[in-house]
Amino acid sequence: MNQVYLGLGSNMGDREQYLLQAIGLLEESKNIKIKNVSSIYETAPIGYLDQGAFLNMAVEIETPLAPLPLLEQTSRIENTLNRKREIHWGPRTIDVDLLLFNQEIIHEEKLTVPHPRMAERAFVLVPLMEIAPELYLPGKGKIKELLSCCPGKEGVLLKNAFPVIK
Ligand code: PH2
Ligand code: MG
Ligand code: MG
Repeated sequence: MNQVYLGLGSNMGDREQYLLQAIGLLEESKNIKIKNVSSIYETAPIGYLDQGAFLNMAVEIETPLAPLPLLEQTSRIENTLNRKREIHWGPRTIDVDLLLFNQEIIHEEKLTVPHPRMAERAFVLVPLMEIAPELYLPGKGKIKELLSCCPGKEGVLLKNAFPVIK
């Protein structure tokens, strides 16, 4: 079994509903077992600034799938939830990012793991801190250490503790 951390984000339409639907579709995937979910956080947009605030959360899963088949499955979930790819880093109904796959370092054309910018992004680290503070990011350090020197934490606010699974 592979231990995988996913980052979920939404900043279009009913953002919370998109996150909950993505969790539902992950749960329905026969090769994916959800182990833990963080709370939902409201976060200021990073990268492309002229867009609405995001809701972000982190999810731990267990899966026998290899990285690329898992990426195909998460892309299918994005497509099911009407994800369109228009502006790079722009608004989206749902984004399901593969953050960490065991402790593996992966450089494929379609997939880089650990997620390239996650060590500097408070909207990724704050939710991860909640479910995996001791988790080690290969080549970078523990989540709790990375978070202590990460900029932009003031842009990440707890929205609600996740009511469904926890
Ligand atoms: N995702 C991006 C670009 N910027 N900003 C926030 N706050 N949350 C995101 O999930 C996010 C972003 C590209 O995937
Ligand atoms: Mg992303
Ligand atoms: Mg993505």
